[in-house]
Amino acid sequence: MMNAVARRTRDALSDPFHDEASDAVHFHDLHPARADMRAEVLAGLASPQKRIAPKFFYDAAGSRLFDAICTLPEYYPTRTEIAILREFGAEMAQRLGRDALLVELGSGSSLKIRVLLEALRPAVYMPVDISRDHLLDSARALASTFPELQVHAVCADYSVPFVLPVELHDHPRAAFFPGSSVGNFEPADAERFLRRVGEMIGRGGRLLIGVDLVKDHSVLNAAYNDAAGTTAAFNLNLLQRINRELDGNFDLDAFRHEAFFNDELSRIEMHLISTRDQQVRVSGESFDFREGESIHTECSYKYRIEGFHALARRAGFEPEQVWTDADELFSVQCLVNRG
Ligand code: AVJ
Repeated sequence: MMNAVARRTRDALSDPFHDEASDAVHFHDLHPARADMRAEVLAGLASPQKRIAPKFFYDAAGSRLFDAICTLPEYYPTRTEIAILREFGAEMAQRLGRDALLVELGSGSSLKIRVLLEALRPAVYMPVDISRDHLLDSARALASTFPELQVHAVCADYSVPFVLPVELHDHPRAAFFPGSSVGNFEPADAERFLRRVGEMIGRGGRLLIGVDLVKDHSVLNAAYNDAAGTTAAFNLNLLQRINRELDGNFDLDAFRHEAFFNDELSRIEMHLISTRDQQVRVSGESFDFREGESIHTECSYKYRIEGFHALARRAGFEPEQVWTDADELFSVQCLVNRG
């Protein structure tokens, strides 16, 4: 029997929406339905430790706020990773090889791939992102700077299994997963996810992945508690999105942003803390909050290089090369799928 993912994939294949604004952009919508978001959010709010998955941050406003986070003075990951890509892009391209079908998971504004494109020269660039309009705008912008490049944009939730909508068997495959978004997964889920990426790129396929590193706690804490309050706005936007899309009545003034490094679990945790006892309604269901009770909205795991290598090996990959900045704040790693 064909599952929902396969069915959506087949539809996208037979009827890919050809982008009128740009000849070079093909758009494949495997769209994560609103019903899925409702069910997930309601289940998360009903659990003893209330939780909402970080993928729901990225509506249009959330994607814009995330781009703003990336330029904050305290948020070192983006500029550090871009500096690493600039410095070592030629070596990375040599590892990945030319004429690949290059899949980027969580492509956002597609800014990082721009640094690599000249050296990488993929045959096809396939950005995958959950934020549909943001994905389309970014894909069009990229296609207009690189008119030779074939772009197949895929709107999908990469945290659940999906099938690439175009096969393109004659190209070697590679994957790009920057930003340390792998840190959003629990380590066991990261392992399962990497295994799926391995299946997607095949035996011998290479994955170029950004991995944030354990460091001084004050640096970590500052990166998620910026002085301008942008991370707080990003976190709180989740409640506004639920109000709008899931008929919620969260009072945004009655929750505050909290983020801290949990040393024992080696992760940043982000929470939204209720500032009073209150009841909130979402999609016709009620949820009680005590003063100080939290909704856990994100984990951002920080790794040591050896620890991440062990995880990659458990997922069937062999680490080939690691590039870091001089201060070892961040790493970009090339992994090959042993299949
Ligand atoms: C997109 C998951 C890499 O964990 O640092 C930034 C998201 N959250 N500030 C991260 C985020 C708060 C970011 N990732």
